Amino acid sequence: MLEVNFEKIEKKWQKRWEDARVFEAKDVSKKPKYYVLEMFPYPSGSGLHIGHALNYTIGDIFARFKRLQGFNVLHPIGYDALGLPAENAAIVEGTPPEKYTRDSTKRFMIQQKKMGWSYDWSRLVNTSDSSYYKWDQWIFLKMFEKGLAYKKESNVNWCPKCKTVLANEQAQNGRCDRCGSSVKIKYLNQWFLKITDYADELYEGIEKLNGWPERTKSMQRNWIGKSHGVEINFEIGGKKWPVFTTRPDTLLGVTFMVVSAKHPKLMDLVIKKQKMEVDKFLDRINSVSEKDAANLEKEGVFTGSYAINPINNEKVPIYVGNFVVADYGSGMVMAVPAHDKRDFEFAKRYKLKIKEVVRGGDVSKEAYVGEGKLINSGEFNGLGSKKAIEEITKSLIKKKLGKKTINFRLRDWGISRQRYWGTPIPIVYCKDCGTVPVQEKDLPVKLPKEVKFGKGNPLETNEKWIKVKCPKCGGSGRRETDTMDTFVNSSWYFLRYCDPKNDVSIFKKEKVKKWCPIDQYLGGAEHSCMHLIYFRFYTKFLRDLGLVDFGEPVKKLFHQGMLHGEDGEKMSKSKGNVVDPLDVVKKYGVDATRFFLVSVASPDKDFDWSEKGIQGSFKFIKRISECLSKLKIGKSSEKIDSALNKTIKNVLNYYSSFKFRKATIEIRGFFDLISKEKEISKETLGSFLKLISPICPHVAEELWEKIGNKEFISISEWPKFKKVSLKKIKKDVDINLKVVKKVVEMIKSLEGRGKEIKKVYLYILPFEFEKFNVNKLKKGLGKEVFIYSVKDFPKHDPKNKSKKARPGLPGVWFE
Ligand code: ANZ
Ligand code: ZN
Repeated sequence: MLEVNFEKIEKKWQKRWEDARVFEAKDVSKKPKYYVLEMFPYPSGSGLHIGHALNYTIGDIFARFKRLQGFNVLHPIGYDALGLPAENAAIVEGTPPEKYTRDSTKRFMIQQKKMGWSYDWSRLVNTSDSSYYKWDQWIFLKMFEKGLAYKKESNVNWCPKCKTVLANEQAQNGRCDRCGSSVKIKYLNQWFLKITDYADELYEGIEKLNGWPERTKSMQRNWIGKSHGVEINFEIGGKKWPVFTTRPDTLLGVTFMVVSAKHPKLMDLVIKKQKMEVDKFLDRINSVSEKDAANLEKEGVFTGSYAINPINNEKVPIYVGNFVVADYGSGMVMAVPAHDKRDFEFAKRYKLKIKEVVRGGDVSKEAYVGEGKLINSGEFNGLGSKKAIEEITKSLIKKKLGKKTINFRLRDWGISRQRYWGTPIPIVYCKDCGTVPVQEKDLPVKLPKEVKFGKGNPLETNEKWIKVKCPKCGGSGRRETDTMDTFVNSSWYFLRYCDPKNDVSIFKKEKVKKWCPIDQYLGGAEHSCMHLIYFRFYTKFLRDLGLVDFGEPVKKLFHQGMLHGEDGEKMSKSKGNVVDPLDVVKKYGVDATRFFLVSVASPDKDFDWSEKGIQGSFKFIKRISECLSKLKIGKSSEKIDSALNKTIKNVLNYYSSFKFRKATIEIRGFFDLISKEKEISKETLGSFLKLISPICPHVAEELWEKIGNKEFISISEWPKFKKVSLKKIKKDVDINLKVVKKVVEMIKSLEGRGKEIKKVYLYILPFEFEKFNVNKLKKGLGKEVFIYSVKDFPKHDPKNKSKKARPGLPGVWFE
């Protein structure tokens, strides 16, 4: 199939790039810096998949584009190499995780190089190297020193048969994914990072992330969950119990209380007579993980105790329930079944009183959660909800019965994993000194090779490794055998790329200062919450240590779309619709594959694989190579040069804004023009090659060389707009002026017939919308002007004039 030998061209240029270290970022350079980063991959045994191919191709096109624009680009790569799959391979196949990782990393690298991605390989980072995770441990020690790394009891999924802790993804639907036994909840003392200390800053900082997708920002807001409310003191058995509510306006509608089944002080509330029933209830619900509990039916049992509502001294029963979170607010809620869905469900189930206090719905059928005028609320009757919240809060504060508070949904980050293939937590337990941090000079604490896989935590099977001198007293101590969540490794890797080989400190401050923050970050939207929040948290912590002088790691963020199988379904082995990028590359060449990946859809949209589509791309790339190698070099026509100008300008805009599909359309259009020419100037051809080089770098280099260039096109300069003679400028008049001219005529004709016109509405085709400028139109027309894209909804368009929109001439409506 390959008449042009693409493979030969690819190999040739990949070798030349490597030999000449073309893509290595220079720490010293006169050019301005630009840091482009894609989320680093987990090097899985099954190799590169098409999702990788898409994400990394998008990042690569952008990095190449930025180089052409004259930036000193840092575009590094690494491997997020610790984690469960390598450990599972050890259990199933007996391959040591280290070997599994080494092999798959090697394979990954070969595949990545084949794709022509322009990384600075000299900065490679691998999180499973102890020279990397040493610094995970170092950060942990700093957090420990500041009280931000601490231990507390927390629950894990436990398989009683395998005698092992299960990750959430291994315990779906309450069953162990290895043996199928039902998963139990077990309490273990585990390590946490106090991300909640940064909750407010993480929340408030979102607003300033201008280069982030709105959706991602709102997901982060929800995840952190900042909630303004009031803490109201109820009295229980003579003691004060604060209760958090966002709706103090409903305080007179409280008919019972519900305390969390996992509340540490629950048993203080349970009277003797109720103990057996409560125990039975707890036993039952304790086998369900917290995650599943959210979707369960609301259930509970009476504790036998009562609480006194401070506003009217009413006595209400206290239940223990499965839907109240132990570590949110105070772990107890004041239940207002008339106005809260969960409380309503609970009250219906146990036939508890429902008292309406906010008017607006039919509370015999369902909870009314909206706002409204207060009723059944004594002196507060008649107030609207907002005013009532204010007044009741004021009154509670005055009587010292409550205070305003802010609660966050964000929890501290549990990082303990009872696993082998992770960063060892640098802690020693000593009989006399307690919990003692390993000394900095003794880092890294390396993973031992001699361990047994299969049951429980492999690290517990190496006594020799565990036994260690106490760093404080020198007596006998034991190492912590928990390892860190692998999200720790990816929380600061972008900094290490700036100084990857440093073995005396985590990185040189000046180097990070030179390159960071990341100018453009790319990765899947599935990382909107955890990774990107931890990333921000670590950055802020390192800033507070004085190591970096910024608090946000990423200026601009881009999420690529998903590539589905030809059948439109998510690719999976079982569906048999998986596309292997390397098979595709073998058949059609790298450049056609890259071209196809960005020509089907805008990079942020999902799309389906199509064999036909890639053939189309292949034919196009082949035509380019064949046609251009034959084309006579001479002089370009004026027509070509003026079209080139337009193309350069548009492609520049499209590359800058990740509209790569539009760039391919523009490039195709221009190519059609030159392919009909008899001759073309070296300069014009060179410019065209530069335009396609970010997407098709190998073919571009080859042809660039063919027309006599000695330097690499990859690090040449973005083509300049050529000066165009006045004649041609005239041709390319401002679309606003054109439209003004036509509309003025329409207005004249209407006014001539005695109509009075004040307002002009224009309905513009979406692809033209950006070219229009309200102010120019207003000035030209001397009327009030409103512009809409025909796709906008809602819009003022009484006679459906949007339908009349044509290229260059919008639909028009006058009033
Ligand atoms: C009474 C009430 C009446 C409430 C009403 C809501 C509507 P956010 O926005 O998430 O902060 N709550 C308080 N602590 C809780 C806990 N530990 N577990 C589960 N729910 C808890 O939600 C705050 C509301 O969630 C609080 O306001 C409380 O119910 C409940 F018509 O108090 B509300
Ligand atoms: Zn000691």
